[in-house]
Amino acid sequence: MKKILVTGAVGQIGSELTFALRKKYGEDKVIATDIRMPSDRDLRDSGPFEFLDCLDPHHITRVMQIHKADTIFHLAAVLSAIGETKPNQAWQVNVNGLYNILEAARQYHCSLFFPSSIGVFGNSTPKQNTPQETIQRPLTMYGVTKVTGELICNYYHKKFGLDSRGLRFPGIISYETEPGGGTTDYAVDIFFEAIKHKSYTCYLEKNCSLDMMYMPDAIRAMIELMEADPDNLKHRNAYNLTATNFTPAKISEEIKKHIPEFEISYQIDPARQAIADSWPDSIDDSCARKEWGWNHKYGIESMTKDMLDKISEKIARADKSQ
Ligand code: AKB
Repeated sequence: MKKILVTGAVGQIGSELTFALRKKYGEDKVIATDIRMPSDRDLRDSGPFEFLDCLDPHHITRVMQIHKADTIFHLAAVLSAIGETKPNQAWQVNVNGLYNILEAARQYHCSLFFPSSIGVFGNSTPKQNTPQETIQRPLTMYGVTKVTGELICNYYHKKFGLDSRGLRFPGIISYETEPGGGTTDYAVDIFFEAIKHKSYTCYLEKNCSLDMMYMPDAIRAMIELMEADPDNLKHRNAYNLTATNFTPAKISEEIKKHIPEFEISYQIDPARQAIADSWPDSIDDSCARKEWGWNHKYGIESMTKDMLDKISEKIARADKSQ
C-alpha cells in the first residue's frame, strides 16, 4: 500500500483508520474523503482531505486522477437501523456507491477493502457459531446490500482480477467517534452513560447475545487483511470476524466491576430488537484465523477497562479546555 484513499473517513471506523494508516504509511500517503467535513481538526490537519460523494462517478474519477491511489478502503455506508428507516438511501449508498468505487478500482488498478457485517445473516442461518459458508438470507435492507456487496466484490475479483478483500464485522466498540444508526450502538453508548450518569437505558433485551470487537482490533484486522499474502485468501469476500461476545446484561456486569453504582434498565426498541434477533448469537471466524493469521487482542475485560479509562480521560480533557 503506497497511496491509500479512505471513503467515509469522518465516520466511526474511517476516522480511526485514517489516523492509523497515516501513522503507518505516512501522513501525505493517506487521502481522507467524505461528504462531511471533519469537525476533528486533527483529522483535517494531519493529511490530505477531499470532499467525495461515492454516488458521483465523475467525482471519484477526479479524486483518483489527482491522487493516484493504489488502495481504497471504502467505508462510506448506511448502517442497519438507519437502513430500515431509509431503505432507498441504504441501497443507493451501500450498493450504487460501492459499484462506483469498484469501477474506479478496476480502472485505476487499486486493491479494495470492503466492510461487510454480521448483518449478512438472517433467521434461517445457524445462530450459534455461525460458519463462514452458510445461508445468507438477511431480512434487513442493510443485510441485503451487504450480501450484494460481497457478491459484487467477488465478481470483480473473478472477472477482472481486482484485489478486493472484505470482513464481516461484528459490533464495533470505540470512544473516539460515535457510531451512527447501527443496531449494536448500545455497546458504545453504555460506556459513555455509565461514566456520565451511572445508568443506562438499553434498547435491546438483556439476554440479546451479539459478537463485538474493540476498535484497535478492528483497525489492525483491516490492515493485516490488506497486507496478507493473496495466495492464502480463499474466502476473501468476506471473512467472518470476531473478538468477543456479550449480552447487555453481561457488559453491564463488567462495567459494574469498575463503577459499582452503575444500573442498567431496559426499554426495548422493537425495530432494533428485531434486527438483532435476526443476527447470529455468535460467529465462527476460524477461516480468518487460518488463512491470514487473525488473532484478537481485546476480550470483554480488557476492552471494558480501556474504554472506561479512555472515556474518562477524554471527558477530563474536554472539561479542562472549557
Ligand atoms: C450495525 O449495527 O448496523 C453495525 C453492524 C454490526 O454491521 N454495527
